[in-house]
Amino acid sequence: MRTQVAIVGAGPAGLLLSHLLHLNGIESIVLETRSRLDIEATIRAGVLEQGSMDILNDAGVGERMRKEGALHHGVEFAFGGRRHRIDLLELTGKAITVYPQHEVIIDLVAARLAAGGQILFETGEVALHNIDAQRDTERPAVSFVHQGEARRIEADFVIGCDGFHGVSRPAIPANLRQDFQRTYPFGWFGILVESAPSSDELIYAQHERGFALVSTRSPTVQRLYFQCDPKDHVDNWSDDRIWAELHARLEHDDGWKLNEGRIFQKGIIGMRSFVCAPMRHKRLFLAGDAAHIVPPTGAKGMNLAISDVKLLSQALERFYKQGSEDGLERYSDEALKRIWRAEYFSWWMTRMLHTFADASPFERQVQRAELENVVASRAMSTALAENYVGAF
Ligand code: RFL
Ligand code: PHB
Repeated sequence: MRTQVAIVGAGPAGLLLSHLLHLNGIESIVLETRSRLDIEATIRAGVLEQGSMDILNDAGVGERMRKEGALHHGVEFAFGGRRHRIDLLELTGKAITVYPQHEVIIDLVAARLAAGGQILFETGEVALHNIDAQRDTERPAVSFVHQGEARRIEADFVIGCDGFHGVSRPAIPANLRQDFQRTYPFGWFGILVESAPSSDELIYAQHERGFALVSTRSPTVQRLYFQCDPKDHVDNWSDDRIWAELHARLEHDDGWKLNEGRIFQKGIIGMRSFVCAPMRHKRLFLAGDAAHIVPPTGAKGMNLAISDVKLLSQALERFYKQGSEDGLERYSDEALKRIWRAEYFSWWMTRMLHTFADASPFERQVQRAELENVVASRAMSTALAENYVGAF
């Protein structure tokens, strides 16, 4: 098989890139190890920045998001027995939309297939070849097994959108890339609940028992998280124990109550910060989680995946329309500027909101003072709001 751009991975990065390229008359094939059913049902992110919404709208895949997504003009921080609202719209002129990642995936798959796009699901043994091929002599290629048959795609470029555990990043020789990383000594226990929303806006809660987050998925399904031991197991957490923990961390004496409901999904996620630089090796480019990971506290992961592929699609468009490699040369440096700011913000939110078991009493007081500062100072609230909505 032959195509212009071979894309490994059908997450938000791979699918959106394929669609943006298609809109510019550039051909691509997407390979995905999982089934369509599986990628369309995996629960992950929920928050889209205004800029991500604009990109999805401009790409013609925003119709359901505009109808079903929930626009949030503010966000709340709870600590010390009180809740404080940060007015995102007033401080930045922008807002966020809560629209689940798997719905974005459903919209993108539908758009690709309606336009005749090729997504090969359930591919196995995916391997990259000739990514350092000289132009005009050899072509990069991806080999894989699909429906029991060994196949190979030759392309001008290979784009690794295969997430943190994919095969693309390791294809860059270790001596030519630098991995920056930090793991955190806690994870998030996430649940999906059948109930009405407890709050009109997201609540990020700092509590001595640990962080908790109230988010939403729809008027009838809510998404809640609480800080836990990353090595803990969901079986250790009965529904009663989960509710007791969430009530303890989220409720104060101001009368606000967390709605309970049937818990129909439980999971524990680890937390890490990670950046691979550069995000390119010859004719292989990385985008999204394949190149970087943020802890979910800043709600940035899916947004970074979207901004990476927007930049990369523009660079590829310049290459195919004007024969210029300038955009491709600059891709990694340009993407990394935004990525490092999001890494900083996600690390900062994580540090400010979680309970660190080894923190000294002094460090705990300073952590609380930082939160007090953020909600009391318009300048600090604005800095947080700008980062949260992605206003840069
Ligand atoms: P993905 O979504 O991981 O997609 C990669 C795809 O590649 C496939 N794959 C392969 N395909 C072919 N060959 C191989 N060898 C392959 N290896 C892997 C995989 O099956 C998969 O389908 O990466 P992408 O596209 O870069 O998208 C990144 C986002 O998924 C991720 O950053 C976000 O989900 C992070 N995140 C959040 N981001 C936000 O912007 N806002 C949020 O509110 C938010 N909340 C979250 C999150 C992530 C979470 N988890 C579970 C880690 C909340 C959670 C709980
Ligand atoms: C979510 O709804 O899954 C979500 C929201 C905000 C975050 C992380 C996850 O910071």
